[in-house]
Amino acid sequence: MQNSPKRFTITAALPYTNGPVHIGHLAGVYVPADIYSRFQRIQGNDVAFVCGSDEHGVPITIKAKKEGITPQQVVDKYHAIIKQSFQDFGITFDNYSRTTAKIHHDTASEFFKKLYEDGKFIEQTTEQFYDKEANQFLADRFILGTCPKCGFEESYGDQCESCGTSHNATDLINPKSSITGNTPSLKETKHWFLPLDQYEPWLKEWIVKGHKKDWKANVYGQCKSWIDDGLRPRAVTRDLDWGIPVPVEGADGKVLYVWFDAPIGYISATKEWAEKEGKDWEPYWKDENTKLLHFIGKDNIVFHCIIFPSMLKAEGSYIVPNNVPANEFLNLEGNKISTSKNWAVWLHEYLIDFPNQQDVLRYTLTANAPETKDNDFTWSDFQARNNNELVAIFGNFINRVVVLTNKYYEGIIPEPASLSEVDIATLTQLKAYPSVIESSIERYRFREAQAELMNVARLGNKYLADEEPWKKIKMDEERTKTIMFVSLQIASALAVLCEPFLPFTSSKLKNMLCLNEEQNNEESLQWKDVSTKETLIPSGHKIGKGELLFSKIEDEQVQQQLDKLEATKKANKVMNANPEPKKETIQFDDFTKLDMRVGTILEAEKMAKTKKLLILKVDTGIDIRTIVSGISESFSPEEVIGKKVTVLVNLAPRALRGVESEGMILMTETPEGKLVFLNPDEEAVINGATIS
Ligand code: B3M
Ligand code: ZN
Repeated sequence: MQNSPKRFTITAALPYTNGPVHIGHLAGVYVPADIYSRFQRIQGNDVAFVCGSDEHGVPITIKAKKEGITPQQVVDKYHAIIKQSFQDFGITFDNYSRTTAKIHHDTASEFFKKLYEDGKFIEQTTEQFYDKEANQFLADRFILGTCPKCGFEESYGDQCESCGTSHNATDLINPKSSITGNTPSLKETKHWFLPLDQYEPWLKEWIVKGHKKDWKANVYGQCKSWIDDGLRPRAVTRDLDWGIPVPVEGADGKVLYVWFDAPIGYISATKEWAEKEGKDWEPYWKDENTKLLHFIGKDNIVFHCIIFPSMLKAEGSYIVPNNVPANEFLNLEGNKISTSKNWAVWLHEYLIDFPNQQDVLRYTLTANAPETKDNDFTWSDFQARNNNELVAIFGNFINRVVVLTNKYYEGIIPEPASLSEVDIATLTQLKAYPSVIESSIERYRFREAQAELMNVARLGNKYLADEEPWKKIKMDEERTKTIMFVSLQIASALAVLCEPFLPFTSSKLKNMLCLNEEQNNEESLQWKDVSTKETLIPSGHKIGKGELLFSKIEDEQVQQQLDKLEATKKANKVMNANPEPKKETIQFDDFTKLDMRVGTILEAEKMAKTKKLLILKVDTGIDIRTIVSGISESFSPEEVIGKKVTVLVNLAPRALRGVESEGMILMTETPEGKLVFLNPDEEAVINGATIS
């Protein structure tokens, strides 16, 4: 039973406005957040579900450079596409804002100033990477290098996409400018740092010792490991020309770090909404009784569980999240979804290719949601879920009930005779579902919740199949009336219970059954009625004509989508096949500095806890040495033992995860990204032979 309404502030990660939204975003963040928000509203709770476009940060600048337009043009273009497609897809944000909005600039600036004035920052001049050729500092995605934690070679300056670690750019091994490819130099610059180390005891208390064991295992585990590793001060400002100017004296040319301003975007979006609604925004962010929830993808965990809460704590008047239900990633047809490689199903394109079929995608993404591990979206699974589940189970049940009611009784719900044991058992089972589904939703288990919803449709189908009203109508009219009456109760329950998951279907079905308030002047059916009311749809009530809830997805439609992906694959191959532009000319003396020798790999083993690294023992003819090489995704250790290779032997040694690597093995790669050794194809060449 409903107690007094609870207040919820529900946030969904602000999408970067450097591209449209794809199914990975939907499955990871927006569909679960929408299910949860709809569910809480249905319960009569007070919900502020907010989101908006994340329009600052380096990804936007990079996209603008690539397209030869301004960052503002980039964000205007994608903000419009994203906002529209969310709306058409039925994501019920109470407000979808954007971080270039004035209200956000003001809110973020004030937030920074408050922390600044309260002495919460460390002001420090440090050396940061600088690209002399591009004449700019290299923040975040402007710099690429090897992750000090996992060895991934294309980690960004602020975060490694492979292991999720967030670090300072200067921690990267072998840093390179992503603008020119040059090795950057270091240049002094002043920045403001949030001393996360000072929040460590509080974070430990709150997350580790606190009650956060009810957070998802992946979220709790990541947080604990960061806290255990020890936290360090993090710069919250950047030398960039796109972003919110740092609102203090002496900060010309500096902007707020995008991960400082973006989460404040949740607050600005709430303010903007409250203003429009004539409400007070503060209880949504400052009242201890408000449940603050952040729906995000796993790569955003550190920012939402460690950094943003520390910011809120530093400010002093805010609440911190009650839960951060982060999902893992969704792959597409076996490959990682990638905006830059165009390997995705884009929401705005789906809405065109599958008009009025929003619920099919919502259903598939939830049925296959990456809640506890990465999952794969395939078009054949999409088709099967639609045809075998939505059409064959849900749609089929409703269709039979509505068609038979119209055929036998001209759409008027019949009076039941006395209920049989089966009828009573069926109706009793039905009453149990709201709390079963509710309990799964409250634990953020949306796949499980949706599976239970489908069990309601299965219950209906089984009941009809066992009771066979189409046969009984000929011999027992009274019994048939009862069967149809019971079936209609199940159909009505489905209309209510499916709303958080399949909102378009729910409204179609309610319409068909004439369950809307304006259709019958009765208070519309509520979620809790399913377990408490004896009758959900009364005898004498007239329903509308039958209409198909779902339609079959044909093989050709699936093939079209697969062809689209195949074309993307081909286009990517050709793009990658383009040779990289020639590097700067060097002198012969520069070349002779490189000491390259023929060597043989004697031993090889995988480096523990890394994906890419092999530890090799190589006979260089001069010595036998250890080289750590990032080739593990292309070769097993066994495959490389005995291989003759080319080794750069005078490269300064460096430590990779504690193992000193002395030199480098020369490699090239195929367009598909498989690595290939550069080896002499003459048996007679011996180890130590120089290459010149
Ligand atoms: N824009 C990152 C992302 O899309 C980011 C989320 C911000 S939430 C405050 O992965
Ligand atoms: Zn890493």
